[in-house]
Amino acid sequence: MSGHRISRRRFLKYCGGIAATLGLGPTMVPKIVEALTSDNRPPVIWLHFAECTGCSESFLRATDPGVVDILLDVLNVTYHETIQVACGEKAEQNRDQTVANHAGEFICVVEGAIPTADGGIYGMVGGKTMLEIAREIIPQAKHTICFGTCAAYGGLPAAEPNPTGARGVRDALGIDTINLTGCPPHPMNLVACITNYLLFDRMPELRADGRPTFCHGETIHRQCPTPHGCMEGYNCKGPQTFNNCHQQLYNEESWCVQVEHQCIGCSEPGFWDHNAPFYNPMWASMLHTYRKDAVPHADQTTASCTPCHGSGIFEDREARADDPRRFQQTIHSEHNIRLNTNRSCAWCHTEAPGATRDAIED
Ligand code: FSX
Ligand code: F3S
Repeated sequence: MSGHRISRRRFLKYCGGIAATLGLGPTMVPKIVEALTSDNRPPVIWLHFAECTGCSESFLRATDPGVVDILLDVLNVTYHETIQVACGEKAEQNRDQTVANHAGEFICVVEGAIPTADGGIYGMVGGKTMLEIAREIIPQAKHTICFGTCAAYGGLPAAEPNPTGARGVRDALGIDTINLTGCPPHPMNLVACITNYLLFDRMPELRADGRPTFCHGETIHRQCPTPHGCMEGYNCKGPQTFNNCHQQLYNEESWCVQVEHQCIGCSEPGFWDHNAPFYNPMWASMLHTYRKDAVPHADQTTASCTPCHGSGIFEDREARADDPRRFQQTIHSEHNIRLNTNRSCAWCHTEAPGATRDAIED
């Protein structure tokens, strides 16, 4: 590793992590070292479109090796708008020169969705629409890796009502892409993906939705260590979410479930529309009895569907009898009391002390 920023020891350890991520044995580590230090690595052009830059942030938070080491020494990134030193026209000239010199060879990493409405005018970089930039550069790449749920499926920018017509790269351009999802995705999955290409001259095996099976083949739930007890009763989306967060750990430290936050399914198509609201308003949350030892309030055990829905359409009595806390949480979440129905507690909890049936205006 002479001339490189990473010490040999750290680099070998890192290559061991890549091997493990790809499901390769330790005997492949020397080959990975060779691939990642070869002078023949293709350049990587990293494009930013409509996004929060959290995907780059997840790289910036990579601790060992750090971001500079990964981007320059491991991945051969030659253009990255957020962290490169060059700026303005000079940076764009460098990018275009790299594309021209390595057409059909370079790897394009895309962060963010592409606004397509009204000719793409809702997303501009350097006087060009993101749509124009995408159409010019991406078709010339050997492979395009969508890094993050936005680039893959539209993500946050494409959430309803999506006034900018934001779309994932595959939808916007009608091309095949390799999709590494998560909001944000894990940097190791990108490094592993490119390493697979350098080792075997092909990208890893993909699911029909373009996601590699090595990191998106199983649900989080399947091997979740549930360090603090399962949160399925608190709307955890782990059973429907295909990612390897529980194996990679962000910042090499932790991940959502480990800090007692239920999985929100950020790796899945349309998760903002399908899974939100992720949280309830504070006062509605207070109705939920999160403490394991809490005794459900009398009001909560006597709530019924009938005040709003009439009698007989839901048989909820058994559910309440089995687990009243879970029942009332589901009811409050499903109805998203304040945002959707704009009603006070007393609409259902007619006996709530001091409550009235007045709509909540603020
Ligand atoms: Fe999207 Fe990435 Fe989420 Fe943010 O670039 S996947 S909003 S973490 O930044 O695109
Ligand atoms: Fe699964 Fe979430 Fe429980 S991932 S094990 S439902 S905490």
